Amino acid sequence: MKEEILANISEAVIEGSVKQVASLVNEALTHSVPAGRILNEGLIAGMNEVGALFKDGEMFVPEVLVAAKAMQGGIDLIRNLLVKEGVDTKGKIMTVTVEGDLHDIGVKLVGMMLEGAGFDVINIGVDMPAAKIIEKVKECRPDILGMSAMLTTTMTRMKDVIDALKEEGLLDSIKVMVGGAPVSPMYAEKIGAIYSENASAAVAVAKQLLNVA
Ligand code: B12
Repeated sequence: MKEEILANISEAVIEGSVKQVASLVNEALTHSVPAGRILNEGLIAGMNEVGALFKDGEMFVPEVLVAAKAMQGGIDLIRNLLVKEGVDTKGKIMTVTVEGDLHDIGVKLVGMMLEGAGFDVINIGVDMPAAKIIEKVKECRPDILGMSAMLTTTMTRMKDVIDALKEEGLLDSIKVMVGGAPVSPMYAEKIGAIYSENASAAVAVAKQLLNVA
């Protein structure tokens, strides 16, 4: 019975049905399924499948966004219980779009997939100057900083942030991931960051960086 509800939650996430996910999560709670199982065996399992379908080109950005929204609705219903149960997150990731750049669809998609994979994700917004990013890093102490740039003109801001992290002595305690249309693996390497081409690659890279399954 419980397994069936969890499998149905996964299926509803893949289908992107906000209503169905919410009603199934509530059904699971009435059957005393622990929030951690709802998260891992229902919501995250569904989102992992979405990631695989996206990677294989069998699902596209709009469908992934809808699935992520359904998953987030489910997470919202169990968030307090998760905190109470003390379910560990895989790590804290801060995402941001660098100064001068207003594009955030891609970076938010990355954040949703990371959250779906069990990471704690904080997005601090767009058009964010290096000084502000440093301030937020000091405040939230993420394990990974994920920076996005969609313009060739703003891509260079990523280096400014890494230089500032270095200056502040923060670079030893944080990994830096970068992405966005103009960013290349070569550019990432040059500035001392790790590149991911898309959201599913970002999940794999983050897991590798933090050594979690
Ligand atoms: C939507 C869009 C906009 C929207 C943004 C809305 C929003 N809230 O994001 C609006 C209308 C505001 C906009 C404005 C502009 N835009 Co625009 N925009 C686009 C467009 C059409 C789609 C971008 C998008 O969302 N793609 C879908 C997402 C899912 O893909 P993605 O962003 O690439 O993200 C994926 C990966 O790159 C990666 N990724 C992204 N970020 C990160 C971060 C990390 C940490 C990791 C690991 C991975 C990762 O994973 C994501 C998911 O798979 C692109 C064209 C295109 N096809 O890319 C142009 C484009 C990016 N824009 C462009 C331009 C020129 C502009 C403007 C200057 C236009 C103008 N003259 O005003 C302004 C600039 C505004 C500003 N200061 O930022 C150019 C950039 C050219 C360049 N090389 O510099 C593009 C390429 C269009 C073009 N062909 O000319 N834009």
